[in-house]
Amino acid sequence: MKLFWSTRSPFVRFVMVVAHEKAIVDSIDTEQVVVAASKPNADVMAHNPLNKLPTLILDDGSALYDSRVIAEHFDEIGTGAGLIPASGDARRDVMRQTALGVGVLDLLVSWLAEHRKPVAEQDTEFNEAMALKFAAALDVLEHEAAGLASRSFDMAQAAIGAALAYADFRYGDIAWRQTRPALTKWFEGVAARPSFKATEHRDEY
Ligand SMILES: N[C@@H](CCC(=O)N[C@@H](CS)C(=O)NCC(=O)O)C(=O)O
Repeated sequence: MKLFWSTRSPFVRFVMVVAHEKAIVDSIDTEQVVVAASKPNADVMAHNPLNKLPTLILDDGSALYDSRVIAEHFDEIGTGAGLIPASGDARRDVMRQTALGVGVLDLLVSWLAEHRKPVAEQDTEFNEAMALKFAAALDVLEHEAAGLASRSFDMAQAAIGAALAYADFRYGDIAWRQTRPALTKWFEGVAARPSFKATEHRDEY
């Protein structure tokens, strides 16, 4: 398999964490590419009309996207316990929390260009709306941190861990830990896992 990949993409990190957890990293060739919403990459577009990372090319030449679909594929083909419960409330919780983790990533990635502008040039209304949603998501996660900590590692923990790690990578000025001790403690454990250590973000092009 070939994965269009970047050390800067948190969605790539999410699927690579799953690949490490499921012991299939050796069967993935990573190809580093640069993508930007305003600069479509022809190599990526040839396989994914949305121009997004991650995009996975299977051995038969067909493509898989987006990150959740790729992560579920890795979970299916990898070894060890499944990362998504088969049914019932446990499955619903993991699916919703996975959507929350990936949703926080969508929010942080779409906020980045504005957040990086000089303060005087920033759109205050947009900034306040993004900050409000980010804080609300973190508050939900703080409330659910004890539940996360009580479970074996799963798909939701991979996505939420990737989201918090990306917050630290790109939004170091937001002290999200300050009022969220349970989430902080849970994240310390997740960030120390070999799968997270092996996939650290780097500003590498
Ligand atoms: N919903 C997608 C989002 C992926 C995404 O936005 N990736 C960014 C890189 S971090 C990207 O490829 N941006 C290029 C573009 O929007 O054209 C997923 O979960 O995979």
